Amino acid sequence: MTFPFGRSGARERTSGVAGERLPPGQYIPRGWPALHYGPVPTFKPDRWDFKVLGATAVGTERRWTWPEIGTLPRTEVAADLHCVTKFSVLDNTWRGIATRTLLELAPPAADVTHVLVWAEYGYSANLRLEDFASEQALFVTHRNGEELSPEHGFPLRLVVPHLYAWKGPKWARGFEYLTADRRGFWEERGYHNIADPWLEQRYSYQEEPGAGPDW
Ligand SMILES: Nc1nc2c(c(=O)[nH]1)N[C@H]1C(S)=C(S)[C@@H](COP(=O)(O)O)O[C@H]1N2
Ligand SMILES: [Mo]
Repeated sequence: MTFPFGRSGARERTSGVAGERLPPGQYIPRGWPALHYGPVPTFKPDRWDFKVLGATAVGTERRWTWPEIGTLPRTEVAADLHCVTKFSVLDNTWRGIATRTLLELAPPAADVTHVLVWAEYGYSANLRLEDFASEQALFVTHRNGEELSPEHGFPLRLVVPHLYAWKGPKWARGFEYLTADRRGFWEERGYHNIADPWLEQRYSYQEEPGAGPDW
């Protein structure tokens, strides 16, 4: 069986079977599993906001209300989703706000190297600035034309297709510019600081020296 290749992210494939489309160790489940730590938060639009914190270029935080977020331009990206527990959901059309749009609207200071993305209940994930700024990275509102369900991250979840999916917080509430790397929720709990699925960067014990901050 062949698949339409070339839309799967950083590494394009020109031919082959599902096995070549999938990063090592991954399988295709039925449907779209929902996986997260803790409860699904209730969206309260009048209290919800999205903030850019930390080392912004102007030195102050930037905040959007839900109606204000609604005015930002939308982007679509076709990409796969790879979970470190080994399922991969292929051929998603994600729609949302490009991280690049937010980087332009609230730029980082010159010495920013990493971004810590924050979500409800204190969940977080750290990314190198260049990974966060990937052209395919979106704060997603819709998948395949449908609004996200609460368990998949409504109203807003980050998707960074070229990294394992824990790097994309569901129920995202903002991000913090860092001038030194700081581990997020799973990165503090033994998962790899970088998380490239094609290199199977699953666990922190695999980290090369310098791939993550000291403990
Ligand atoms: N807020 C939050 N976001 C999260 C998680 C979580 O526990 N909390 N889990 C991550 C993990 S490990 C995966 S695989 C994906 C799963 O997304 P899905 O449930 O939409 O498939 O969400 C990621 N985002
Ligand atoms: Mo995951």
